[in-house]
Amino acid sequence: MNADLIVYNIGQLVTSKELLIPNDGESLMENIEIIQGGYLAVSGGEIIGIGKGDVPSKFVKFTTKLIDAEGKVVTPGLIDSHTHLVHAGSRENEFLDKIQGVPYLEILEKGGGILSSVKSTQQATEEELVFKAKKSLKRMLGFGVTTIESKSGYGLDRNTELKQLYVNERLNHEQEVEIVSTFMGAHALPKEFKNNREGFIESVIALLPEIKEKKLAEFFDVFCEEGVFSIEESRKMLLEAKKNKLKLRLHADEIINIGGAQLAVEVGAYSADHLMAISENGIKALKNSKTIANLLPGTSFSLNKEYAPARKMIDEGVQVALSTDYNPGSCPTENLQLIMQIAALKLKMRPKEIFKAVTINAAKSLGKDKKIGSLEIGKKADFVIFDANNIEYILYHFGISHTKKVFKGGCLVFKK
Ligand code: IZC
Ligand code: ZN
Repeated sequence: MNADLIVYNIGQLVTSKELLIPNDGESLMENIEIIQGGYLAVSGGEIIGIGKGDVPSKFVKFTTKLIDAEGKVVTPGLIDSHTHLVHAGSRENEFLDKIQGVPYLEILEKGGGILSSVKSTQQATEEELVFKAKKSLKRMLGFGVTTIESKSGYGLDRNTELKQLYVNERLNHEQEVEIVSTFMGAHALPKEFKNNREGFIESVIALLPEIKEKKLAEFFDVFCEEGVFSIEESRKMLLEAKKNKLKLRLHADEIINIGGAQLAVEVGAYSADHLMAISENGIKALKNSKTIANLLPGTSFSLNKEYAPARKMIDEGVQVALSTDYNPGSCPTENLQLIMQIAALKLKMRPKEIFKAVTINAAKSLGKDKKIGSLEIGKKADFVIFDANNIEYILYHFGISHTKKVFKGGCLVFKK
């Protein structure tokens, strides 16, 4: 079959295809294929050929576009599987308090934090939200990110939650980064409901059928945390969301351990996110499940808190993804490459583990691994050419973007 596009002279081709068993001495999370010296052939936006050595002549026709990778690294398009992309305003007014050690939940209790972003988002027009989100998406694309998850949760009322989800829908049509939409109506308890928690929870549940029917979200998420939503409250909402055929993910054990990881496994969530305070039992539960541990070390870095025990989790057999948690409070950055670099330096994750975490495992956490997350025949031609000779270099030289070119569905969408 002829190709529309061929990338040749690839130095390191990280396919992220999972090997049945890892190489000797490597962890279960290092079981991804890396081809030294290879090519990639694309037709109609899909991968039709991939392999080692020179390009087989059967792929080449007159009109095939040829791209010389100049011996550099090529990987699947990176996937950021946890963001709070759509919001208005910013929270630099809390920044000094934050760096002086005022706890995140204390700022929230005083009506700041999430509730301050809620206020700005309620007041913003759909147009304003789209404009701001597009600016961030452009940055993300520049870091090699071709798919993200994007949560609502800065509305906490029907109209604003729906407005955020409509923005997700519009963004999917109006720019290149693919958006997976999550309804997170239970992100915080609005002040008006201080004495009526049950009433608020019922209002979140009441929105589920409409969101499903209008196809505004694929996932449902809750901020399950001491002082926010308890295990029982979270379970109730998650099970209702499941009844409404939404897939689940969960903010779990971010600040205090209350058994969030176990709850995520119990309800069959695709991911349990954060896990800085995960317990031994939480690790055990994840290990024996399909739930991906979605780690967000940029948040630990930004809040100056401890990091999730990634090394222990991986060594015990837990499958990990890495994401930015991009949001205006606890992690205001769109830079997934920086998160990968922090994962190397602070989580002691190894290069192959990190690339697995932001490709095929991130795709699994979004239920999209049949289409994206690895470079295999039949999958979507989302890939990145890095200005680096090997994956170690991308992690070692930190704080910058190594992206050279980004392709989405076989089309060039970013070029340095
Ligand atoms: O706006 O602070 N953790 N939700 C739960 C967040 C962080 C986002 C925020
Ligand atoms: Zn979050």
